[in-house]
Amino acid sequence: MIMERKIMYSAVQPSGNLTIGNYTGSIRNWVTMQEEYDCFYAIANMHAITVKQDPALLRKRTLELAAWYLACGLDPEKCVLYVQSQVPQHAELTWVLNSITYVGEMQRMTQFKDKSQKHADNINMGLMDYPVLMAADILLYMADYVPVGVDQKQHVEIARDIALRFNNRYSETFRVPEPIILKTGSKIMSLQEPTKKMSKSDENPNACVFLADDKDTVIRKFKRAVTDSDNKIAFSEDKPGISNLLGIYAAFTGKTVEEAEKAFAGTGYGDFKVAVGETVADVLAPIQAEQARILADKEYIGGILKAGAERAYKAARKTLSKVYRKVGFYTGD
Ligand code: AQP
Repeated sequence: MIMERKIMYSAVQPSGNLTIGNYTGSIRNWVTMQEEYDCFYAIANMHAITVKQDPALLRKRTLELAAWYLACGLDPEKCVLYVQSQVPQHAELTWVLNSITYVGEMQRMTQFKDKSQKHADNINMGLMDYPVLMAADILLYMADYVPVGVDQKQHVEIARDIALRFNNRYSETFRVPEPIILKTGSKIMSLQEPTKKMSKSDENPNACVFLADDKDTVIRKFKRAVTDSDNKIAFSEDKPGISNLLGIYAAFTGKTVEEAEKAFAGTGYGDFKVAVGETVADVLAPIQAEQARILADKEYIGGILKAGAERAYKAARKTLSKVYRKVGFYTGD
C-alpha cells in the first residue's frame, strides 16, 4: 500500500534580519521535515508589507532570506521554496476567505493588538487581515501541518476555524491543519525585555541575536542580556532572563533545559552568558559562511525561486479552482 505523504506549509517574512528565534522556532525544524513530508516553504513578502517596508530593502531581504533557507539546509529538490507574491492565488483565496471571517475575530488576535500598538500611525486593513492571508497560505496547499513558534499558534487556530467554516458552508473542501510546536526553541525571548518575544523588527539591536551576527557581536549581546541579581542559574517563571538563556542554550545544543541547568550549577552569570554566546556563535558560523557563498550567486537563487513558484502555482491553482466552483463563481465552462 502506498502511503500518501503528509503536507507541510510554513513561511517567514522578509521583514528584517533573521533572529535566532526564527531559526530555532521555525527554519531549523523545516530541514528535518523535508525528508518526511511534502513541504511548501514560502518567503512571506505579502505579509511583510502589512507594516511599512522600504521597497528596495524588501527586495534585497527576499533574496537574503532565500539564501538563509538554503544555507540552513533546505533542499529545493526535496521541498518547494518560493516567494509568496509570485503565486497570485494567495491573494485570490484571501478575498474569498475574507467573506467568511468576522471583523471581531481579527480584532481579538494578539499579534494585531501588539502590532497596532507598535505601529499606531499605520493600523491598516492588511495588518488586521494578516491571519486570513495566512489561512489562505496554508489552505491553498491542503497542508496537514504547520510548524511555527508559539507566537503563531493563534493564527493556525484561526486558519482551522476558517477551514471548518468553509467546509460546513460549501461542503468538504479544505484539510484542517494542525500546528507543530517543538519543545525547545519555540519561544525565544528578547535579551533586553525577556518577557517579550525576540522579534526581527525590534528597534533595539541588543534585544535580538541575528543569524548574521559575528562571534564578537553575539557574545557582546549575551553579556548585556538582562537577568536578575540573585546569581542562581535556574529555570523558573520569576527568572525570565536566565530561563531564556537556558532555553537558548538547550535549543542550540540539543540538551534539555534540566541538563543545561545541571551543566551550569554553581557558575556565575558572567561566565554563563559567555558560554551561551560561544555556543550560539559556533553553530551560526558555518551557516553564515554558506549563506554568503549562496547569496553571491543571484542567478542560482533566481532559478530556484522560479521553479518553486511554478510548482506552488500548480498546487494552488487546483485548490482555487475548486473553491471558485464551490462558491459559485462563473468559470466560463
Ligand atoms: N522569538 C521567537 N522564538 C521562536 N520562534 C519565533 N518565530 C518568530 N519569532 C520567534 C517564528 O518564526 C517564524 C517566522 O516568523 P515571521 O517572520 O513570519 O513572523 P513573526 O512571528 O512576526 O516573526 P518576527 O521575528 O517577530 O517578525 P516581525 O518582527 O517582522 O513581526 C514563525 O514560525 C514564528 O513563530
